[in-house]
Amino acid sequence: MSDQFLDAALRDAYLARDVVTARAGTALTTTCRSQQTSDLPSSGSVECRCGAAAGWRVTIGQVGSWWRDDLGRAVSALVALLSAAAFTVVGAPASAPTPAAVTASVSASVPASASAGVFGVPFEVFSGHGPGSVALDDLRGDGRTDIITVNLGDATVAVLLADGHGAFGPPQLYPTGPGPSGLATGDLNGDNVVDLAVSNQYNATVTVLLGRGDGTFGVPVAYPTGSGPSGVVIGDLTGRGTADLAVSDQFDGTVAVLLGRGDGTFGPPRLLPAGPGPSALAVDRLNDDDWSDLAVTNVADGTVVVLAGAGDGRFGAPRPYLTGPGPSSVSTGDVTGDARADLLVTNAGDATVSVLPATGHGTFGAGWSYLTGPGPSSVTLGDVTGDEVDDLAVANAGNATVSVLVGRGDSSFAPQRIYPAGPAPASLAEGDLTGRGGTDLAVANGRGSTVSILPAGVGVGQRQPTCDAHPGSPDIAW
Ligand SMILES: [Ca+2]
Ligand SMILES: [Ca+2]
Ligand SMILES: [Ca+2]
Repeated sequence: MSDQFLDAALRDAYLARDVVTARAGTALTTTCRSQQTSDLPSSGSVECRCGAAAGWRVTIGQVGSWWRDDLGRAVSALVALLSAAAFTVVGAPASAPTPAAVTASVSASVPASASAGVFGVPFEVFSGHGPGSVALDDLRGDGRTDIITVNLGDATVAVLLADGHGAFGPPQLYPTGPGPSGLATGDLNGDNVVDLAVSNQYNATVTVLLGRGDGTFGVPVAYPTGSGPSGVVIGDLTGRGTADLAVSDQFDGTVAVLLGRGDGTFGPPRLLPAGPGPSALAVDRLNDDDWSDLAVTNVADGTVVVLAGAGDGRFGAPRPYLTGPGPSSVSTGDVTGDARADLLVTNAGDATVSVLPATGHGTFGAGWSYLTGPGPSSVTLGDVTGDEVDDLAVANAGNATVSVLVGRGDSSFAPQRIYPAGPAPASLAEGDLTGRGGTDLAVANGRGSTVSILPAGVGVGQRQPTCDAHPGSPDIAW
């Protein structure tokens, strides 16, 4: 094994003393190269030492897929986040099967994202061209979080199956209609297998793909919607326990409701007025009855409207609330801690995210907003820092970044921390993509062909690891 440190100071220290000192959050990367991909290990361990403490073995796992280097060799990156203050690397990954065929190198680096405190080393997986929306779900029922994207550039939906340790298979592509925009996952036919719904903006349809349970899908079936469908959600809109579809129709100012028959087929669209330029929608219980309601952003007048469900597939008149200019997406979640869903809206016109709190009477307050990057396109609410307080994550289409606003636990959020993603992030989703139990982010890079994955790292608010951390504690191995 050769030892190559990306950081010259770390390299010199290591060569001089076999010990390097690195900050908590340092990423240890072991890179394996081989002429044959079958030789590449996907996991292993290296021995490390923390100060004068006894050595321990750190488990490392493959991050991303393998790739080819300049010499045509297959390369696999194995990464662990070190929480120790100092370490010695002893030996190659234990799983390297044929040392003669595999060369491995070890590097240590302190990426900007790790030093900033929330995420580990980001990586990208290929998705197909122009992914405009990304969703995460367990498509095979194996407890692993798979990635699904819709790709505007080639009119496809891509399925990337997870190995459970942060690596994903190549995209399996299924055709959609032209201009696929929105994506929703859920069980549409009651067989407990995740299905997909995709809104197709250019031909006024929604495509339904029924899952087979093995990560593959049946023949796509299209149903008509209103004009210019921008987003789609799956929910039980009738209270019958079967899944229905709702689609925001950007060109004709409506929401299309398609009632499910329970077998994965859908009835004709019922078009409800929603306001000028519906750009996105969300489904949740937004008042205090038991029925699902809809929230729809209107890009043309800077509002989000709430359509209260009557529980039989019908909805009340749209009730508007002001957002910032150019609202581009809406999510729901309880920010205020009263167990009522609040509204989260990204405003592309002024680079903010708005929180509209539920008042408890089926209405929403004026709310407050926070700065994001330019062109925010998508927001999620979840705990990405590991302190059990929900945080906001926002994809910024205008500058290839993600903003994380760390929740303070009092309904407010700290100013944004900025992390790099790929070109024109159009959508993001949260889930455990690396199999470590943390909350990772997946970002669809709308003007690229990849999904950026920001793996949960040593986080703000987490217990800061020290040299006293004993081998095997959660913040040493991953
Ligand atoms: Ca199903
Ligand atoms: Ca609330
Ligand atoms: Ca948090």
